[in-house]
Amino acid sequence: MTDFIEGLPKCELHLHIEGTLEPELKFELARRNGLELPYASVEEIRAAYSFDDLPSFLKIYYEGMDVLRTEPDFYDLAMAYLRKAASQNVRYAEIFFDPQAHTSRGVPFAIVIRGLRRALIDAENQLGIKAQLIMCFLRDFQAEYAMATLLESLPYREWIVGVGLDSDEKGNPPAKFAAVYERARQEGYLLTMHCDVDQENSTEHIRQAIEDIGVNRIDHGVNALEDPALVEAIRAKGLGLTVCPISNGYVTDSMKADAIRRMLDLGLRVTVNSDDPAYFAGYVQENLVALAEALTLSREELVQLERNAFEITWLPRRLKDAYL
Ligand code: ES4
Ligand code: ZN
Repeated sequence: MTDFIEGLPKCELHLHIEGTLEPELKFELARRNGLELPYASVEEIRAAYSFDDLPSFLKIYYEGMDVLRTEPDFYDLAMAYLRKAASQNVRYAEIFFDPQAHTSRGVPFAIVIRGLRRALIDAENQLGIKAQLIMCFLRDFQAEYAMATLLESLPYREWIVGVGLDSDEKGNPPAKFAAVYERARQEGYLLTMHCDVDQENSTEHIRQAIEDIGVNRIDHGVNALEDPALVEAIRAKGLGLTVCPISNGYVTDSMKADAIRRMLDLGLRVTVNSDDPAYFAGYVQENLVALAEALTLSREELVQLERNAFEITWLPRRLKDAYL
């Protein structure tokens, strides 16, 4: 089955580029930027990746990205991910980036987006993997900062396909960002947001995302299964769900494999993705293998997962059809 999954043309739709920063590159960037890391070796960094919930993960995630300072740093980060993805037969990726995780520590928006954009162009030409960027707002910052970031992105509108929302969901519902999302829609951005697994108000947040915000996709969204009305809305609107099995196992007590099977059986457009592969030890290949083992997925079901993913991409119809 591992070989079958390797051979399958794949699509990645839930991937935080800052979550692809492997310890080796972290060391290289620290050296290049003259920064001292509080770790002596790659092994020490990996050993420090011990988290058992979302807040403990996010702390390490934000600390880790402090080595990203210059345009070539962001280029190298994205290029390393795209090289890895291409090696796993990922043909297309939609990549989240967190501009506020950088602007909040003094790295200009332009540095971030220019480095990432240049890597996407070079990867398409050199590796044959296509990708687009999705800008995420950090939901634990004020909505006004998200709005300012949205306005800051407008000179680069053509380089960004849509917006998302991530970071700590507790106490930060979708409704907090209603005005930001309304403006993003007016600017022509497509809309997604995280509705993380097993949150305090998961089903209410999913309802807000669908009904009040009018998202085009939901990141995670597993808890929709608890409410038949949400399942029906997701089906009726054809909304995609970008689920991340190995990540689920880190931030909750389970991969949520049974839930993924139910979503498949219900005919929902569920997809399998890697979230933060450098931290959760698994790119898209490993996520599919882990899920296939947990569920004894058939080849047809694996094909269906990838068909779902290509179907819900934010590519123009003509390009989408070329993958299907
Ligand atoms: C994230 Cl696992 C997770 N949850 C919420 N926000 C995130 N940003 C990057 N990884
Ligand atoms: Zn995520």
